[in-house]
Parts: sequence; C-alpha cells; structure tokens
Amino acid sequence: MPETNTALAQIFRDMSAMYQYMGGAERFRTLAYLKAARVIGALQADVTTYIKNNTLEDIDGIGAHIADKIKEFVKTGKIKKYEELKTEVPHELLETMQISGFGPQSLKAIHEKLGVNSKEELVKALQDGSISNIKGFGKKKVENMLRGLKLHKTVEDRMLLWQALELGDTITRELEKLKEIKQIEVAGSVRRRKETIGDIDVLVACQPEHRKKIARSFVSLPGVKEVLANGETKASITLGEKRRQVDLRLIDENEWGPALLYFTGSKEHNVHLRTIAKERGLKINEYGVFRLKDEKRLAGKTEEEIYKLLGFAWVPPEMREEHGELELAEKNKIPKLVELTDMKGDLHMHSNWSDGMLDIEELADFVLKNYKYQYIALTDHSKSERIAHGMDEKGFLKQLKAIAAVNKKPGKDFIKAGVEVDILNDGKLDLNDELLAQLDWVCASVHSGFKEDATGRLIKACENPYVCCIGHPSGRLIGKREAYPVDWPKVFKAAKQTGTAMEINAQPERMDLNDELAFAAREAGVMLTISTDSHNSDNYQFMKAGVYIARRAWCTADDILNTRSWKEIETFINRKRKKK
Ligand code: DGT
Ligand code: CA
Ligand code: CA
Ligand code: ZN
Repeated sequence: MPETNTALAQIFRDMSAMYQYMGGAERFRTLAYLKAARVIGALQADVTTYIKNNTLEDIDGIGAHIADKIKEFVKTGKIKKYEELKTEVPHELLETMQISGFGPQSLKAIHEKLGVNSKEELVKALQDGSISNIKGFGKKKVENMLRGLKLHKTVEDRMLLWQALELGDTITRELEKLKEIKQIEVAGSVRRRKETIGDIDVLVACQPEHRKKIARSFVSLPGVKEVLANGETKASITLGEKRRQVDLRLIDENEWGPALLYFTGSKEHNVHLRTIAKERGLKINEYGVFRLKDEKRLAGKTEEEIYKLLGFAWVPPEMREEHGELELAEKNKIPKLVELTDMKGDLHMHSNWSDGMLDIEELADFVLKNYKYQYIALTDHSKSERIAHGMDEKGFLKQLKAIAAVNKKPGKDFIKAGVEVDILNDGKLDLNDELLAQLDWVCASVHSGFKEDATGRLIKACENPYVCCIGHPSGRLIGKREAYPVDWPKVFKAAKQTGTAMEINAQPERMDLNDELAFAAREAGVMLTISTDSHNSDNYQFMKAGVYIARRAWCTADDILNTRSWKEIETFINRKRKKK
C-alpha cells in the first residue's frame, strides 16, 4: 500500500476515534472518518495520483470536506484539525476504546474524574481500585472491564495467525536471498496454524561455516528492535513496534527432517512420539533417530521417513496436537485433509450495497481475475444492521435485479444472490420468508446481545427452512469479544437434523467456528462451509486461513460444502426446503 495512504488512513482512524469519544453530535463525523480510513486503506494507487487527476471526490466515501483534509496533508504533511483535536481529547487513552467494556462514556468519566490520560494509568486505576470511586463504576462494571483487559492481553502477548504468517513470509523472503541457505521453513505453532502465535520459529539448513553470516543477516533484518541471542545454532530477535519475537535455528542439511519435526511441535505430540520410540528401542531427538542399544543413527532425512521408522504414516502439522492423531497414523488412517485448491467458491461477502467497498461488478471482476471459483454468494446485511447500511426486503429485490444484470454479461454468470440476515433477539429473522425463498443462499448471523446465551436463537434460526448456513456461529472476536454462551452439542444436533451448515469464518479476528468447535461440529455430522466474509478486495485471500482451521478440525473436502459444485449445493439446500 502506498505510504501516504497508510499514514492518512491511520490519521482518519484516529480522528474517527476522537469524534467517537466526543460523542453525541459528532456521530456523523465518527462514521465519515472511519469510512474514509477504510476507503483510503483499500486504494491501490497513491492518493496523490487522484489529486493530480482531480478525481479525489469521485471516490465513494470521500466528500469535499475530507478531500480538503487529504490535500492539506499531501501539501503540508499535517492536518491542522487533527493536531487541534489531539489537544482537546486524551488521545493516548483512545486505543483502549476498542477493548470490550471500555466505551467512550466510561473513558470520559475516568479521564475527567481521575485525570487518567493513558492506557498505563487506566490499567493502574483499575487494578488499585480507585476507579470504583467514580459513580456508576460498580463491582460488575469493573469486573467486566478487567475481563476485557485480560482478553485484550491475548493479542498483546500473542499474534493473530494471519499476522504471524505475513511476518514469517517477509522474513523467509528476505533471508532466501542468501545463497548459503539450503532450506528454510517456518516451524512451530505457525506451521501447525494455531489461531494465535507466541513466537515465530524459523528453521534454516546450511553448512556450519555459513551459520555466522546467516545469523548476522537475521539479526540485522529491517525492523529489528532487540537481539536476544546470537549464538552458533540459535539467534533470537524482536521485531516491530509490538516487539514480536522470532527465533532462528541453524542446522545441518542432513538433520532437516528431525529438526523440522522437533521444532514444529506440538511439544505434547513430540513427547508422545518419543515415548513410543523408546518402546520400540529407538531414541528420537532434533538430530535424528537412533537405535538405543548402540546409538547407531538410522535413516530419516525427511519427516516422512522418521514417522515411517516409528511405524506411523506422516501426520500433517495441523493435526500434531496430541488429540489422537498418532493412533490414526499407526493404523494408516490419517484423513486426506481439505486443501485450498479444493475450494470452489466463497459464500460470504459484502458489496457496497451494505458495508463492503466494491460494487457488484467490481467484486465479480476481481474474483474472476484472481480466483478460480465456480460461484460466489453475495451476502449483504439485512435492515437491523443500520451502521452497516443493511437492506430491507425491497432493497434485496432491487439487488436481485442488479445481480441478474451482471450475471448476464459474458463470462460473469457465477454470482449467487444471498444475504447475511440478522438473527434477532427472539430467534426470528430480520427478513420475511417470502424474500428469503427468492434468494440462492441464506446465511443467518447473530450481531447483537453478545452476553446472553444464544442457544435458543441459533436453534430457531436452524429451524427456518430457508437458512442454509449459520454465519460466524460463536460471535467471538479474538482479543476483543468473548463468544456468547452456547450449548454447542444442542446446536450442532439441530444443525444436523435440519440440514443447516455451520460457517468457518476466515476473517483473522474471527476464525469462527474455531478449530475445536469445528472439530466437534464435524464429529456431530454437521456440514461446514469456509468463507471469507470479505468487505474489500484484499479480504478474499483469507480463504487460506479458513482452510487451516478446517484442517486443524481434521476436515476432508467432503466435510466442506463449498468444495462442491453449485448443483450439489443446491441439492443440499433443496433437501432442507423440501423437509418443510
Ligand atoms: P507458541 O510459540 O507459543 O505459539 O508455540 P510453539 O509450539 O511454537 O512453541 P515454541 O516456540 O516454544 O517452540 C517451538 C517448538 O519447539 C515446539 O512446538 C516444540 C519444540 N519444543 C520447544 N520446547 C520443547 C521441549 O521442551 N520439548 C519438546 N519435545 N519440544 C520442544
Ligand atoms: Ca513459536
Ligand atoms: Ca520459539
Ligand atoms: Zn456478520
């Protein structure tokens, strides 16, 4: 992304937060600046190009007022209003506004009554109890804030998988330029595709005399903040503002297999492997497999060979969590896990008819150009989602026609008319059945009442004959919002009985269903989908992350509905509609 765009997007996001803090009358500006931040963040070309061509205001979401701010920034490197706001609002406190339980009104009270100006001071006030002196900050509220803070800590201490994958790729691409490196791979929890990552473990094979040079390059990568270790076989750094840790292991080429196995983990999987090795008169460590009686090193250059030496089939990294995978490997019953190339379409995305960035045709063109999908389902929001510009029945009827028009154009007949319809508090849906019956794909999601038990609502939604799928079923946002309470066995039973699919939502913060719930859903015989919930063009790549969750849930292509042709999906839908 062009640098000016990134800087502007950040400023507009800050301004939006400041207006949100000011509250009340500034609601319009809060939304306008948030939208502008998203629009600019998604632009491919530098904003200066638009200024030159005089097309800034042609961009949806950029009005005259915001266009002036952009021009001011490009010309002077500053936005005066932004600098002014920073003196009026405790802006260092505002990063906490995204934490669950830290609303603008609470922050304002805390700032005004206790003079708290930063996150650190706020945490202190929470922990030493002085916050309880403010009117309205009862025991329950304070507990709620402490819970939110704890949740937030999970993403402070650990990265989201998506961030770790990007960081790992950047490091690998940079180091790969060194011709002394024979093999390189990211191991550890990244290779197992866990949803959050503590540190990144990079494995490099090279000749011993080249280790020093490679380690030197590693500790001087761009963005290095600290060098924690720089030895013969291991170097360790922290990177970037958040000081994310990266470990590098330098090994001999002939130790690649055992080292990769060892440093991929999980620790529990490795411990189990070692125990079994011992029972078979063998010893396994990061250097190889050895015969116990004479320490003779046995063959075992690759992971496959090592598993085979111990009497197992190779175990995909995503399964190495000691959940019974070795028992399957012993019987040669490891399932053929679903792969990205199995995916035939994406069933959850938003256009600019609700809160997405692209219009229907732009979105279709983008997907056609970059993905080999046979179909996509457009699933804009329903009317209860006011902030997301959700539509009523009339709106969707109009959109049906717009979709049909794009589908008529040569090569573009692959857009299915869908909806992400809100499941209301009583479990009823936000649109009438008459409308839903006319759509190709109905995804139903909960977007409200996150503290109450949602079992009843989810079951009721499953019982609607037109609901094909439940979207982001647990409602959690990693580090921001806990899942609402749900009796999952009951819900999965209802999904199975009614023939309703459950989504694996691949948005990096959602990952919902997560691996454990997807595992349980599959075991309960529930059909799953993997979708990106895309709001702009760079979201479609999240499909990969969704596939990783499915693999951690031991899913094969058969377990995932959108590995099938649209005809087969129709059969799935019609079976349920006919049951009625
Ligand atoms: P993380 O970083 O917390 O997300 O999780 P991992 O699994 O990447 O853990 P990490 O970075 O501490 O270690 C990387 C791998 O190295 C781990 O998955 C397995 C292996 N490993 C580390 N310590 C031990 C150990 O004490 N015993 C065994 N068997 N393996 C270990
Ligand atoms: Ca790690
Ligand atoms: Ca590590
Ligand atoms: Zn949603």
